[in-house]
Amino acid sequence: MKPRLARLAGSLFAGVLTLALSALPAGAKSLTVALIPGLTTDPFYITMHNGAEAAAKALGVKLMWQGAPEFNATLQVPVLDAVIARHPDAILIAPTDTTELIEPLRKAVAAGIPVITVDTYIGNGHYQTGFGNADFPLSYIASDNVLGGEIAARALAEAIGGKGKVYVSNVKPGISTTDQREQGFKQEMKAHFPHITVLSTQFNNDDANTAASQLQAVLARNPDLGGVFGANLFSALGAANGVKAAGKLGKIKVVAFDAPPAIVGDLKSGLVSIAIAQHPAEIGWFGVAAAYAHLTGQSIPVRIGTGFTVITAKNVDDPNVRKFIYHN
Ligand code: T6T
Repeated sequence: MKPRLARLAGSLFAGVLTLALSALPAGAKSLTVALIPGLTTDPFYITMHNGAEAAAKALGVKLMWQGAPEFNATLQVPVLDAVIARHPDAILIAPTDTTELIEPLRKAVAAGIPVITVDTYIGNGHYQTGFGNADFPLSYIASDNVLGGEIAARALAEAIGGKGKVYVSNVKPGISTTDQREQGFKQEMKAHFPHITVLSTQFNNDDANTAASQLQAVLARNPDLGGVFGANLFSALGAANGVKAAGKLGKIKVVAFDAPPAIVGDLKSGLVSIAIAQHPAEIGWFGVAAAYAHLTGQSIPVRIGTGFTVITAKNVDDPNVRKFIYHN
């Protein structure tokens, strides 16, 4: 092609490209969505990130992933501030505390950045109601954690034959998810299992080693301890390790919330009776899809509920079940 002709073809092409781009809906122009997890190294959030990436790729959205190394509001707030300063088009966040993240998140909205919470919520989790001080997020995408606690109670009751002593190994009060799991667990026990005593909850601050030593301390005070409900990944892994270290494998039953890869061996050895897997990839996928829908002019549901897969030694090798084991 002669140089002039080539230049003409080039500018024609550029013109066509500009026309094509301006014909696309506003949302198709490189939107950036930030995802702030509870902490970056937890397989639950790593799996959520993978789901979010898949949706971002499908929709042509840029995904920003920034989080703290621990599940802790004091560490999460500066991460949130840094993300707000970069001004993404929307923020997806798993707030690490129901109250401490309210004002920091209000700053995002004041900066014109819509907020959707994933996994956990702020306030009472009822958004867009027109009342309360924390109804401003657009949507809450998560498991039904009260139901998850009820499932755990039924499974643990069955594992210990409907009678005996159990306790909940939990993170710390003020986290919507784990508070609700404990609530569901206790209400189900109270309603249906009168011969089961639920001892005081042990809070481990999301540290598996603490959960393991607490198991041994509870056992020392209650030699007839029958079971434990680990209300999240680190609580469950820690409690199971405590049972193993105490030489009580199969004697003290463990019901685990969450399903990291290590749970497979624990289910097979009988250390863990059941694992209640959440669907974090789904939470991430729908989080990005909801943000995209909102940013391109669609309305979105105020609540998107994702499900559970109950995993046991019997079904863990079924590929349709195995796919819900989290990623490292
Ligand atoms: O159980 C999940 C999550 O749902 C919870 O909010 C915090 O703990 C986990 O990330 C598991 O470690």
